[in-house]
Amino acid sequence: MWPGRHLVLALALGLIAVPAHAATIQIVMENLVVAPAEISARVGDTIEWVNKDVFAHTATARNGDFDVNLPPKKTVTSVLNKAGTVEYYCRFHPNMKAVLKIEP
Ligand SMILES: [Cu+2]
Repeated sequence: MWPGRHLVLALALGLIAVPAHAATIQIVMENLVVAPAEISARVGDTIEWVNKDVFAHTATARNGDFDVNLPPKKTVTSVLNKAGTVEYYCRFHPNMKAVLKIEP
């Protein structure tokens, strides 16, 4: 029997686990503002942190779950690995703050 057939059948029946919910979510920092200020995501999703400013920012979780450094005019990606409602801010500009709701 043609071995590939089993794979096709298994895929068709949904027997092979594909991370169906994994998504890429973009969060933009521009003119000292984080947008969107609040967004929902899931564990396993990738956050694409886009810094459009000419100076560095950070995305620093108040609970210590993540601390992402964003050089000027750069995009950095990170994968969410823990659920929770996380408030985060920029260490250099503490008025820059937002909330990330991470569902399991
Ligand atoms: Cu900043």
